[in-house]
Amino acid sequence: MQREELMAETYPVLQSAESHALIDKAKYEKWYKESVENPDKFWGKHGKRIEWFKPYTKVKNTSFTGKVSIKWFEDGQTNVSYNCIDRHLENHADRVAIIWEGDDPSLDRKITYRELHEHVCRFANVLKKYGVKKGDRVTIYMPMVPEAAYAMLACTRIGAVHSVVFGGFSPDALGGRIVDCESTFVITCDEGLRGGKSVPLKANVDKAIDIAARHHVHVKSVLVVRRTGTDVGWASGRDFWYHDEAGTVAADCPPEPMNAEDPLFILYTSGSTGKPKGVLHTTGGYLVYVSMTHQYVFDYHDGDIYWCTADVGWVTGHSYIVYGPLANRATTLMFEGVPNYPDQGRFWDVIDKHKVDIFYTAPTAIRALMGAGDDFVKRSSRSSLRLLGSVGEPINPEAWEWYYNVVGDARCPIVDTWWQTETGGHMIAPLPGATDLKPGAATTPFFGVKPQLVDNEGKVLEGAADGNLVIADSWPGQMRTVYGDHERFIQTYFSTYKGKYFTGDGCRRDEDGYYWITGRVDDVLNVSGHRLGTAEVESALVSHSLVSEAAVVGFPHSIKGQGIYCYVTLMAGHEGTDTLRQELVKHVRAEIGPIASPDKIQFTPGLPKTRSGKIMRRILRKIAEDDFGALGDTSTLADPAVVDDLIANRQNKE
Ligand code: 6R9
Repeated sequence: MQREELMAETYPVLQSAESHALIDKAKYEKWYKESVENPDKFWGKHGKRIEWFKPYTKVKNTSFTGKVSIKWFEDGQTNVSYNCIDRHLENHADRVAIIWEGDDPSLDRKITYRELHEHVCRFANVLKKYGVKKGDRVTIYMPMVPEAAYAMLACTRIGAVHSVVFGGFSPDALGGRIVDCESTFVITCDEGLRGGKSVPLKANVDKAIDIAARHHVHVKSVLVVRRTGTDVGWASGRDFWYHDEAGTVAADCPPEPMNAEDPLFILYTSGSTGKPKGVLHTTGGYLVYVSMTHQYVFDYHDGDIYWCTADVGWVTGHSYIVYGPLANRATTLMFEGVPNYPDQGRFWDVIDKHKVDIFYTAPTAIRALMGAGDDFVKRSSRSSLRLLGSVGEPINPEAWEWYYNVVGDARCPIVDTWWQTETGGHMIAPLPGATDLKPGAATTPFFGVKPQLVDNEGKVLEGAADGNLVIADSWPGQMRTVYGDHERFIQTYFSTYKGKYFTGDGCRRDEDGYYWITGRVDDVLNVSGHRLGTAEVESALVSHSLVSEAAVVGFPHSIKGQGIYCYVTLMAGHEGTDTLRQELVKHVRAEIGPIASPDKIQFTPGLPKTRSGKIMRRILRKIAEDDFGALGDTSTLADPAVVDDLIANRQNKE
């Protein structure tokens, strides 16, 4: 089938899902209506899905104008780790909370809720022993091991605010994040292990601490979890082994009562300008929202085995490996490895091994595994699977079809979940049993979410339309501020379209009211489902001594979704060679991390600029897309000849 035909296809709600799904069409309509017409009543009711030490009397107190203030359940008190662990102990202490599947297929572990309680309490007591207090920021730089979840939950237990930094980020990127939130306590591993290769996490932390010290932030303690047992550098008095410490503290730690609006975590994410922003989420609303979306979007039934393949370093790992599933007493699978190790059938083997019911991954992985051929899938039975999920970028209809027919044997609905670090949880996604599916559409909004499409002037578009996606009112999982810079929060999200939260995404709404996300409309790249600011890559490039100027744009990439195309102007007298290209790739990887590796580097004597000196990115994008027949108006260029040179020397020729 052609792409357009696929996109016009409707997959009615599946019988298998419908027969026992939590939400049906009528219930969705009714609940949705109430949720947007009377949010106080709706969330007042559903806020009770978590346990409160002190019940809230106020529900919603939010404003998207002026100083922008977002408060939910503001006079309630609760604790996240209590909700994710303690409250399940009375009747379900022996249920497996975490299944850990190692990089090496012969390694796995099962941790029950009872064991999770002890691990998290000990972890929390070690933090306390080293002086970590409520409100302190703790940086977590860990691979996918259960201790990463223990560390996060331990912070929430004592009211410390965690900042998890993805283990693939460089020492520079880690150092910058330590500085931004002035964090003086770091938790890491000796090394990580992915696809049989080790990642020098502790060594990176050592470098990051030196970088932070140059910016006057002094890390006092580093708690190190042993994973591979390799020798690592050691600063005595500063560095401590977790396995030495855990035995010295009590196995119980009372959960700290937290106000609903107390900070829970900071997570850095890329924007269209400047350095990454510290997205701040708070306690009560976040937990209500992630647990509710986890239950209804994944149609989670008690006892299901649930697997999200994300890394805890991203928001998907926070909300849908750790907090949502554990709040719902789920069994959540944590996978240390990669999809193609030992071979391309690993995901499907793991599904059979642990009898996974619900599987949630990213389009980039689906496309890569689709390219490996069906045999890797077909050698597994996948008979335990009931539901598939997708997240991180638009899923192309071809990949959707393959996921549906080959992986899901045309039995499992696919929930394509659109959301962001900023939104905390799912915003637009089908509900199994309630929503007919269309390949490539994120479909309809979750309860309480009011999407709108606006044109560039901010006019609200009705009916079937194409525009910029905004959200007209607050929902409990929304970020509350940019850590340490509320003005930037207002500027970034609420100033483009007054009084509305601007997502940065383009979107089409069809005749059935379905939402189709078309990708970012700002200078944010989405490479293999990872967010990257073009400005970050540009600043990494110009920090090389031979680079005078750089402009970075995305281009369509068959596996990664988007690839990174860099236009580079060198310092006078230097020649662009292949060796220099390789050196620049290495340089960017060292500055940011491997996820930011440039795919193409084009050396150019100049960049296309307007007379006022603004780089015309539209032109650069077109050339990178190999679509230079349609460059549009180039009359405002200061030097139109630049364009001919750019086209002649483009790097995307077959
Ligand atoms: C959860 C997450 C957010 C950006 C978002 C959008 C893209 C995420 C998507 C999707 C189309 C989906 N995105 N899910 N686009 N369909 N189902 O990925 O958060 O890393 O902050 O990225 O990712 O462009 O704006 P984050």
